[in-house]
Amino acid sequence: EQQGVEAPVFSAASYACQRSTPQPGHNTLLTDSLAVLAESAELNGDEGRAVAFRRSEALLRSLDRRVQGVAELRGLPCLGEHSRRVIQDVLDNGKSSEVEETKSSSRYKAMKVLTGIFGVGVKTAKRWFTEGICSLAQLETSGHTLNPAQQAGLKYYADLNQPVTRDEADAISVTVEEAVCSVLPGAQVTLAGGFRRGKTSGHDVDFLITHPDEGKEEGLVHKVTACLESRGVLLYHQTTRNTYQESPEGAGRPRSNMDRFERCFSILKLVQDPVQVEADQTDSGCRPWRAVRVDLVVSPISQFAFALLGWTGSKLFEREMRRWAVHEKSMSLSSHALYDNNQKRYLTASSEEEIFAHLGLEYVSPSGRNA
Ligand code: DCP
Ligand code: MG
Repeated sequence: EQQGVEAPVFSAASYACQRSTPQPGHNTLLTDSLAVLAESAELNGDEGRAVAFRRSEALLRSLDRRVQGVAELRGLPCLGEHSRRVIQDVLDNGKSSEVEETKSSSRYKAMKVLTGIFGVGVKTAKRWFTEGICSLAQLETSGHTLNPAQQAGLKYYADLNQPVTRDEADAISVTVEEAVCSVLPGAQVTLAGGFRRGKTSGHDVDFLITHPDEGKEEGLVHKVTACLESRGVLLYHQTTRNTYQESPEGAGRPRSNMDRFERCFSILKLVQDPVQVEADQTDSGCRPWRAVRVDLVVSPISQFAFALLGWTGSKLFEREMRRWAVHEKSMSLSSHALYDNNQKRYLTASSEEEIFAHLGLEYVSPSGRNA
């Protein structure tokens, strides 16, 4: 370790999955700025640029103290010329002119509002923006036909754009666990996503469901949604069935695709604590409940470790793990399995620790995966 007299230099591994990245980190002014540029690139559909900014952001978040000057960042991976320019600007002026311009641009603002509607992706929002639609009011009078997801998204817009707190996630967990265990005793419900990484708020609540007897979990999503519906807490849902089939040995690697589990995108009704409601009588009016986005994912127990790793995130951490697997180990990692391209076989695992070990990576606990 360097212990120079002047300007101690940071060091960091190049893949995010080789580092522990806490939330929020010691450089929030810098990481928030880079996140705006990453988001703006995502909203432009510029994936390459977005990932580059996300990598810079994650690298800075992983540093164990505050950056005082760019000289300390000498030799660090993941920081391209553009990111370094933004960092320099923030360190010198307290903010980046590019970030400020981005945030105040009408395109960025409109795209944020429109993609903030559940069910509206970048492509749709872009099309609407090109037609001059910049606000919810303009969308409502535009005459566009919205699909059921988008209709629900519009209806619960204010609620769904208010971050879910940890307490609210815990309350939703109780509802989901009760429903799952009433339709399939012995089933296990695990809170995944950002909350498993220790985040204190999130845009939704993600649950992974399995059962110790392989096969018992089949068709579970429909039973759970029926139960939630009978209890009057299901405001919207869309389920997809499991389409994962392990390819025969040697037939190639599993596609890294998140959407092949039995899954339900839903909006649940969270009945709130009366005290809480009185405390914040904000724009959701005075009704004693709020809408919350909830994702339910069902995994067979044999794939559970992979599903848990995949659904814990962060998105960049997952992406980096898959990149590490391919480029450094000639393996293919998905939320279903790990395939070794040299040995031409699947490597099994019953815990996340085993998956890291197969990949030759030091274990990173969920709270360190906030890349
Ligand atoms: N995930 C993924 N790729 C997708 C969708 C999800 O890798 N296309 C994984 C990684 C995410 C996790 O699932 O961390 C949950 O997805 P979310 O979008 O809910 O992300 P987070 O829970 O991390 O963040 P938030 O706090 O915004 O909900
Ligand atoms: Mg989430």
